[in-house]
Amino acid sequence: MKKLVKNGIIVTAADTYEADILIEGEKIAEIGLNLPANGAEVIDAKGAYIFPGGVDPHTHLDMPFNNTVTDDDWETGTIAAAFGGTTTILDFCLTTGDRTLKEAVQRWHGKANGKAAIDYGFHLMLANMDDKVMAELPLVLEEEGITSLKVFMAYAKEFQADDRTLFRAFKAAKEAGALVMVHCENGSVIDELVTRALAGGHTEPIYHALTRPPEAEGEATHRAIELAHMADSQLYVVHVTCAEAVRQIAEARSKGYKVWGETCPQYLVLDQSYLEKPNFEGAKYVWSPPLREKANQKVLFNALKAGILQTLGSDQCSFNFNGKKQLGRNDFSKIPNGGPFIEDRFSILYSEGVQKGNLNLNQFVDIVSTQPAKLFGLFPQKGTIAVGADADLVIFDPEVKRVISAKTHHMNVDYSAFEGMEITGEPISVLCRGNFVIKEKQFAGKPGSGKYLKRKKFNDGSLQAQTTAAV
Ligand code: DUC
Ligand code: ZN
Ligand code: ZN
Repeated sequence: MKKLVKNGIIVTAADTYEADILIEGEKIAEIGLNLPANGAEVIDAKGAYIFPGGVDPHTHLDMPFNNTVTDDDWETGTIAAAFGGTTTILDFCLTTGDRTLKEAVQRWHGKANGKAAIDYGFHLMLANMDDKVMAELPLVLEEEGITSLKVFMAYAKEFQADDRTLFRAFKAAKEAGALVMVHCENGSVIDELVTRALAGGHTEPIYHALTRPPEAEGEATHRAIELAHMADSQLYVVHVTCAEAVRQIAEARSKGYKVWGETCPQYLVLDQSYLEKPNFEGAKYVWSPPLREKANQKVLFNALKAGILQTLGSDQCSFNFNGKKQLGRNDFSKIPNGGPFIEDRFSILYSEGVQKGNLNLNQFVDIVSTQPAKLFGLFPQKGTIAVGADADLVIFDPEVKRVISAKTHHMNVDYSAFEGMEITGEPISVLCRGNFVIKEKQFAGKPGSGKYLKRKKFNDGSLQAQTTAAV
């Protein structure tokens, strides 16, 4: 079956130009001016941009966490992602509680199978790097095509890795051709601050932010950077929120260290004051790292623009306000950490980035699609519009104005972190491997049609390894 996308403006990380796109089966077969239909289904994209499908490098679907489980599973989460212009996600496979890594991966396949409406891969989330894990790791990476690991420096009681564990992860990743993703916050200091706050009778949501200061993120980011460098390895800092961390990444990159960084839409447009909302509503904005003082938003945009940070992940980790967030009604440390962002990641970056003059169109595509595809071994199959690439396309109306609301979103959660926010631009139709997932703003896909992606080993050949810009 052929499809011909006509009259749109193609935007990649490198170019912006008018051309038609011929899709044959799952792939882009031809790009050119005035391509003949020859029986293909014609999709008129007049007035629209054609972007490569978004690649979200950071999601937590159907994940047990903080004594509960996230509310979006692989069906609701991937459908919401597609409505938002994302056609590939990389989700974190929890490995604690399973005897072997292989078992953990199989469990994650079980969650996604038959449900995913877009393509997906896994990162391995590791809490320890004992000899058993070290021995099994290369095999799992090879067999499953999982070429990234995540290690936590936070969550003292559950996941926190000590320096030896981190160093071993960097070494193992280097040998196996994988990228180490690190959640950089000093978990021990945070644990002490939380204990002190609760002992002082401070139980409200705002104390979540006050006990996780930006210095704890800056310090951990610095330590992760130096440990990665000592191991002659590569580091991807997840969810960077503040100047303290950006500064460390900028300095490391200016020295040629192999360090990359991600931020998330919530840190670009929300700030710490949201945690002070009355009637416990502040709990809706509890995730880690926490929201920061507003001045950091500009720092993050500047870092994206300068290439100090390369990607935007959603850190989708949704918990209903009623029933889930309420678990921390009398103790902020019991509020499940996370929020619903998978659907709005793409459009918020377009609206706040391109429309407001913080980024150009090509930078937008680079951040939301191309760089994650390159860093995580999916480029050029994913992350661009090119002959031979998967036909993952977003037909995007760049002018329409709309208001984000839980009333109209597709995530399985009873609130929106961006409720009432006015944005410009919306995906109209979204194709994944040549098939409509969203057609004229309606779901047209099928749960289970998403394909598991075995990824290539980490290769920094196509990545910008160094930036010099100061922040
Ligand atoms: N932070 C969150 O808020 N949720 C999931 C994991 C994380 O690091
Ligand atoms: Zn994290
Ligand atoms: Zn996360």
